[in-house]
Amino acid sequence: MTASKPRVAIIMGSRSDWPVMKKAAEALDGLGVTYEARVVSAHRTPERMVAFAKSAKTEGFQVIIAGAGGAAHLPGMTASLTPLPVLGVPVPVRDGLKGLDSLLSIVQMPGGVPVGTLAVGEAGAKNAGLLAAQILALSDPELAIRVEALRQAQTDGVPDSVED
Ligand code: RP5
Repeated sequence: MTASKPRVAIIMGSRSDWPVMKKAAEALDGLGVTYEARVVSAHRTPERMVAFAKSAKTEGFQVIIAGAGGAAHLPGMTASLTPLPVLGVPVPVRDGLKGLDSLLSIVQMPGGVPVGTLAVGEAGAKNAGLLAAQILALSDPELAIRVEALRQAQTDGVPDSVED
C-alpha cells in the first residue's frame, strides 16, 4: 500500500494471486500512482466483494484492477456493482486450465457490463497497472508526462541490432 490516498484498487480472489498481481502494483509504483491491494473473493467472501464494490467510488478509488483465476467471477461481479472502470486480469491457476479458464471467465461479459480484460498472467497484470495509469493521466497532466516518459524510455531501450 502507498502512503497517500489510493486512487487504484487492486483486488484479487486469493493471496495466491499476489505473485502475479504484484506486477500491477509495481507498474503503478513506477509511475507514482497510489493504490491499495486487497483480497476480495467472489466465492469465498461474497459479502466482502459486494461491500467493496458498492463503496469503492465513495472511498475515492478511480479505477479497479481485479485479478482472479479459474472460475474467475470477481472482475465481472465487481463491475456489475460499480460505475468505476474495472480492468480484469486472468490469473493462471496451477491446477486449473493454465489461465484459459480465467481468461474466458473474465472476457465473456454480457453487453452492458464491461470489463477491460488484459492478457493472462504477469504481462496482463503489468498492463493493467499501466492502463490504469493511462486512464488517470487523462485528467492528470503530471502523470501524463510520466506515462509518456516511460513509454519513450521503453522505446529507447530496444536495440536495433541482434548483437552487443
Ligand atoms: C480464485 O481461485 C483465486 O483468484 C485464485 O486464482 C484461485 C485459487 O485460489 P486458492 O485456492 O489458491 O486460494 O478464486
